[in-house]
Amino acid sequence: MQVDDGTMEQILNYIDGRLVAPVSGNWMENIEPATGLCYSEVPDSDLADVDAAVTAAERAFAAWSRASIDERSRVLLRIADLIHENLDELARAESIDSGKPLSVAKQVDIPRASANFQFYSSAIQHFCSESHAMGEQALNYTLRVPLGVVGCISPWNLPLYLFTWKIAPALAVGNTVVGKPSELTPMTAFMLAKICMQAGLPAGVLNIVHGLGSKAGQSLVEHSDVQAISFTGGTQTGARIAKTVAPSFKKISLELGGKNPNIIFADCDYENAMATTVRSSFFNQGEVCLSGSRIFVEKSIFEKFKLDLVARTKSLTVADPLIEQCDLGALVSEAHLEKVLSYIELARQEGGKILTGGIRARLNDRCEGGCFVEPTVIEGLSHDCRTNQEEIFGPVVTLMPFESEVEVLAYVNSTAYGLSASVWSENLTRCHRLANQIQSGIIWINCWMVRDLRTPFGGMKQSGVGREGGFEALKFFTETKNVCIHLGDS
Ligand code: TXE
Repeated sequence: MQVDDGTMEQILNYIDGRLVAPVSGNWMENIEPATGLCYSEVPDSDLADVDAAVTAAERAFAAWSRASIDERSRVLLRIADLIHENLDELARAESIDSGKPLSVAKQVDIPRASANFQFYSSAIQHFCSESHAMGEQALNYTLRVPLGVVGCISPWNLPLYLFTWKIAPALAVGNTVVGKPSELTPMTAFMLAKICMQAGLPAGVLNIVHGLGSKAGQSLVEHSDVQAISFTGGTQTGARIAKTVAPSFKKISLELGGKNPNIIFADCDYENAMATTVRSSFFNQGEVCLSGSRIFVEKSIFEKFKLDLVARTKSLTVADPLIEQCDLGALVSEAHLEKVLSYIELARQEGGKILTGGIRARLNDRCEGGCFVEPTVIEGLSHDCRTNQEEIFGPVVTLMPFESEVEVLAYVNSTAYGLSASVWSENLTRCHRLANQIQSGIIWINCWMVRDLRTPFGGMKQSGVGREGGFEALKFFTETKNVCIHLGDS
């Protein structure tokens, strides 16, 4: 869409320390999912913009990579503080842009974005490398040097939270960055650009290019001067990116989808398991890669658990994300809503019984055209049907009974994904045994989404390649060199 009157807010690219329009002059509509209406415009960037961003990042690399750890750490901390100071404004923008409840943006997304910068401003001061002494003969020491220009591509479900989760460690170790936020949720990345300018981040150290994945994203991935790609998004997109970068041997980190199980044994702390299951099912409308979408319940408590879960699900409020009473807001887009509804239809065809939900929620007034879905619980499906094998990424969960540990383990490990799992039992020996056998990168015992930023984060199988978090991310964003010093002949 060509801009003519300038009345609608325009999101701008952030290149070489300045906010700029796309070179082509082309813009796309940015839709508010709760209303279905366009409320701002986002650059439809292409190779020309990506090129300019990469050139600026290359220019900035020499000074930034040589800046002292203290200096880099101080700027990151200033960004963290400014995100915190602007929490209300950022949270409102995130809620409008993504459809998530304002309360979620306020309590989770924006505080975590600030925490990401704060954490890595500190982590870089504690990051160290090894030495390997060979007696009197030689001494080896390891160097970890920044890569150069790196690309960070993030999705729409936790927009600023996941964007900063990549950018902060990349910058901390001295790389310069070209970021590509999701075209569906660009607003808080635009606001972050302004915050970086205010914080005194040198020009070109962080560049943000907005636009489509297939155009701006693909140009970034293909760019020969980009040394690494850190990506979070769908498994299919991840596979495409892996294929694109393979011949160039770029470093690659992929955080992809999940089809995560909640495994609930009869001896669990029932109330805690129930309350957390409601949260792991419907938090952020189920648009979280860690959502527990397959709920396995031991047969002896299955009926009770089912009735209670359905009752609690029915009590959740689907509403305008900006009002306080909202438990579930809008899905991110009409296209995603269609995808989620098509999986509910598939579940019906596969013989599933919809216990509650299963339909589009129609709201009134300003949300009349919004993308809302009733939280949905389904039973009666086998563990190996498509509904139970493919990522839906919406407020839809299935319930399945099991009789033994061996049986449930087979169900749990039957998908192509392996991101996270939650085990609920007071028998800790069993919990440890299962934690060892479940094919997932993250196992929660009697909890869900409890996060310590120092821990390795990522998945097995088709849930990804590599780990983020803590020093893992700092290692990913550096190249390792061993230096061997000859000390003398023994
Ligand atoms: O995400 P995409 P989509 C899952 C979820 C969802 C499905 C598709 O199941 O329904 O993926 O979602 C950029 N080169 N998750 O299509 O395409 C894109 O612009 C470079 C799980 O909306 O993966 C955006 O910035 N970049 C997930 C980012 O990739 C490309 C979160 C993610 O978009 C590109 C989101 C390309 N060729 C969706 N194509 C999670 N694991 O948290 C797209 N992009």
